[in-house]
Amino acid sequence: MVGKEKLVMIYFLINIVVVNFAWAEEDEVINPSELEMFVDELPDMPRIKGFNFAHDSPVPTNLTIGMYQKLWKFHRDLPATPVFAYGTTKENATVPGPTIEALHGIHTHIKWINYLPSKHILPWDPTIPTATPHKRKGIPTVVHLHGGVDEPQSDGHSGAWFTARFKDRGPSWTRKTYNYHNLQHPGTLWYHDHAMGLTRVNLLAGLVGAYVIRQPSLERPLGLPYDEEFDRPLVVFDRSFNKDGSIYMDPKGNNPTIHPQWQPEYFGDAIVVNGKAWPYMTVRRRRYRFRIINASNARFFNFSIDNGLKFVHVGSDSTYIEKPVTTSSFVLAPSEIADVVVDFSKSKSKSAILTNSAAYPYPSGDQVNAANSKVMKFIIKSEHEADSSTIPKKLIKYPPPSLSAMGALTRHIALYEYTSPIDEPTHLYINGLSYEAPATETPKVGTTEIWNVINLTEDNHPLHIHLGLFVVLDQTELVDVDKFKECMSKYNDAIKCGVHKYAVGRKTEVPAHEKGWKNVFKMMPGHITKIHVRFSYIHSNESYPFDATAEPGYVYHCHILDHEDNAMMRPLKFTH
Ligand SMILES: *[C@@H]1O[C@H](CO)[C@@H](O)[C@H](O)[C@H]1NC(C)=O
Ligand SMILES: *[C@@H]1O[C@H](CO)[C@@H](O)[C@H](O)[C@H]1NC(C)=O
Ligand SMILES: *[C@@H]1O[C@H](CO)[C@@H](O)[C@H](O)[C@H]1NC(C)=O
Ligand SMILES: *[C@@H]1O[C@H](CO)[C@@H](O)[C@H](O)[C@H]1NC(C)=O
Ligand SMILES: *[C@@H]1O[C@H](CO)[C@@H](O)[C@H](O)[C@H]1NC(C)=O
Ligand SMILES: CC(=O)N[C@H]1CO[C@H](CO)[C@@H](O)[C@@H]1O
Ligand SMILES: [Cu+2]
Repeated sequence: MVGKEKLVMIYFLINIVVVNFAWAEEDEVINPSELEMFVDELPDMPRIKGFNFAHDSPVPTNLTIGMYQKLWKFHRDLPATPVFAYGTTKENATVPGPTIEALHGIHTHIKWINYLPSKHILPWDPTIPTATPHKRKGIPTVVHLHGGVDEPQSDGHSGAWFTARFKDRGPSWTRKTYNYHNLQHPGTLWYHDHAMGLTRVNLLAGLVGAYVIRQPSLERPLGLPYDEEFDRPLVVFDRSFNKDGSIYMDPKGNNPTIHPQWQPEYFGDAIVVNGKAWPYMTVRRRRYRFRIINASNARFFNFSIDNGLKFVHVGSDSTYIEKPVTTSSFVLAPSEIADVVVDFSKSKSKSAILTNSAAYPYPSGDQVNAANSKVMKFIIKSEHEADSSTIPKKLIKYPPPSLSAMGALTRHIALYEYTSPIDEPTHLYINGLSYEAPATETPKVGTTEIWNVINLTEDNHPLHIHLGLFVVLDQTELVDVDKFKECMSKYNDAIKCGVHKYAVGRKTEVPAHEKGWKNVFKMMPGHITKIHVRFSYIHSNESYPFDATAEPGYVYHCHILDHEDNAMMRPLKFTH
């Protein structure tokens, strides 16, 4: 994909040939160096219990969470920003939304209600496959619980969107109240908007939040930091702002004659954690657990801590890993989740900065600059204190993919990018198929499959599969890639093109902290990544307590939101 310079040049050319008034808008964008870092305290988003108590026992609860347009202060010196926010009331709505704390085995029912106005705060491109309400009035929304193992009717299918107070409903809309079973393994999930063609703008506007499934009987004995004060979700994303505080999004597409607004990737200059740009957090000299959720549209992060403190990974995406893995840096793709413990008692200094060094687009785009290379600051109290938390030698072991599954159904999933005569991306497809083309991935519920994901583009695409979890078996470089690509663009058939003759290059080791069960993985450019996908629980052999074959089914997609919207997404329909 193109770097920023090239985009700027194309922007310049477009400005010459197309009548427009975007110059002024460009001038309005805030230079991030004008914003002082580390002046806002890191918020802990409001926590909402996803269960009730009756006679001292937890029982299911019914929550109502709305989506509201309101103003949000991202930074002390930035005027308040119009955002879309989730909350139990408009006053209580936040960006990110409240953290929902569910209990394993106890259902959480949530009625998601759209209270948004009729006009979007960000550009909306009608030329990509998108939800279209009656007379184009109202903002389509639908909530997906990322990492959730739930029935199709509660999965937030892209076509199950609805506008304010359910006035308009998408073709696959079925119900107002979603039922989250919470029967899966404990871990960190997140909820976010998933409306067809609007995911990137609805998330940019603020529709994201954390969701944690806890299983105290299993997790308490591990001894990890577990109480609210020391177990903190960090929802990280990047945004650019206009001088009036509003969110900046380029109003012009990279291929404006084809898509007036759509851009292949959104990058912002300010790094925002829990709704504050470059916040600070005062910590005690002890262990903290951070559940870091990357809610960026397209920015990858390579995190490290500048005073040498290390991360001890205990989970990734929605699951625990088998053993803790210590690293001094790690890369997080959009929508990936790292679950790490940081021990501030080991700090030799009184403060430390969480930094980012990932090029954008990742891995071969622009280098980070002064603004986006910093994430947040920790101010470490000087008093030493007793810390009753520990990091156990062993965490939780889930059975690995079983050998018998190796004889399982094998699919080839090829990722394509298409460009215009000016060599600018116009759209991206999986297997050369549009989203509307009939489902080709129709696994049997309860089975496991091998998916060979072939990246025929220059980008690293974080692939996300709804319902299923997967283990990455290996990633192999493709040799003689141009020849293979030529064949694929002709036949779109990996077997016919003899993929195995090309899949003989260098193998790249899967990082230790990513060897467990995942729901997103970074598909390296020019590689074939073999994953083992399981369409059943990973912690038990029980079958799903719902009918996964029901309409409207599920989807799988690239989690770079700008790609997903245009339209690196395919239906996933289960069969018996
Ligand atoms: C919660 O909602 C479900 C489904 O809408 C309903 O069946 C149940 O009775 C409700 N429970 C309570 C406590 O309101
Ligand atoms: C809003 O949040 C405050 C503080 O968390 C809480 O006390 C209050 O009950 C909430 N209001 C509503 C209507 O949920
Ligand atoms: C991430 O950053 C660290 C430290 O800045 C560097 O050593 C490492 O190579 C980077 N990793 C990747 C995959 O870019
Ligand atoms: C977050 O995820 C987006 C895409 O899903 C990715 O582009 C970005 O690099 C990730 N950022 C971090 C900090 O992990
Ligand atoms: C499911 O059953 C298989 C075969 O009996 C066994 O190998 C596997 O460990 C079981 N999986 C779980 C999660 O219990
Ligand atoms: C198979 C294929 O086309 N791979 C591409 C993946 O990305 C690299 C760039 O990182 C390209 O050079 C390859 O052509
Ligand atoms: Cu992608």
